[in-house]
Amino acid sequence: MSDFKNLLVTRDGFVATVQLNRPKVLNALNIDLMTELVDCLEALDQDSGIRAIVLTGSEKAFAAGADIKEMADATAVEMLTRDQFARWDRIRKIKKPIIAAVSGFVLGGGCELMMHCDIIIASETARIGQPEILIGVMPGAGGTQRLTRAVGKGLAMEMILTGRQITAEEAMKAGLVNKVVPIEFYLEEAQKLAREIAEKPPVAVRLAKEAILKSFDTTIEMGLEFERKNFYLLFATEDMREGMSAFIEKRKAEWKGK
Ligand code: DAK
Repeated sequence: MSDFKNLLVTRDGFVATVQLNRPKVLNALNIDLMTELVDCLEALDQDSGIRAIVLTGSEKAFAAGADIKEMADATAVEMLTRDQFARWDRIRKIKKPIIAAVSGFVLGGGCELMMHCDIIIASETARIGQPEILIGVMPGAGGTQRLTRAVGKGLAMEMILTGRQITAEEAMKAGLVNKVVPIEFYLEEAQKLAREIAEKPPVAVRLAKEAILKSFDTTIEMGLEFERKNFYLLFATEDMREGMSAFIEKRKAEWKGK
């Protein structure tokens, strides 16, 4: 877990922090970095010692987008056969909660990567945008879909068609980020939230995350059905017995993740 070229990974109790680390190019997301990131997230997802993940960049840039220099000469067929989107799809399948801690430039693929996360804490300095239009393309890793669902059609159209970056404050008002804090605290705040979630019963956290994400790609009827099945499933866990007994016995629950 320590031999990544483009990532720094630290662990503190049940929380892992993954930091994008290509500072010279503002964490531009090249294929190497994305390969390492997906491998790292999948390994943490399988690691029983980790219950929540924080994904961050630097104060100057969470990520300034996909690596333009790597894409500039590609043909459509090369882009198609590289099939890099498959890698991004694997992030969507991570079961553990991922909290993004963003600061500085959060652009293009950087914004799309942030939107793959479950909860977003932003520093006051974050500037968030989908500037692909300014280089002759459009978002390709979910921007048109996830941004529109998060902020609504009007603002998504404006951001994607003009390339305008919004401030952290504007992003919070629009419902894109959960919380905005001074730059000194954004990472700490995200780690605090991750610790809080990591103290909860892990199977319930996992099934609740899964049900929330399901709401994005199903009807309300099917979504409610899905939620109900996950709810019933939790009655098969030791943690459910423990949680309810602890409530009745007026003591703190001890979660086993079983
Ligand atoms: N790619 C490559 N290098 C980048 C970069 C990027 N996106 N952003 C910055 N850099 C590099 C700069 O080239 C520069 O390197 P040197 O020239 O010194 O070697 C270094 O980082 C510092 O950048 P600047 O000198 O430009 O710094 P400034 O503070 O003056 O400006 C900036 C910061 C963020 C405003 C500016 O760097 C900028 O406009 N960057 C590009 C932002 C952008 O257009 N982002 C969207 C890229 S398109 C896909 C998945 C996703 C996507 C596509 C495909 N697949 C799965 C196939 C997403 C597409 C995009 O994100």
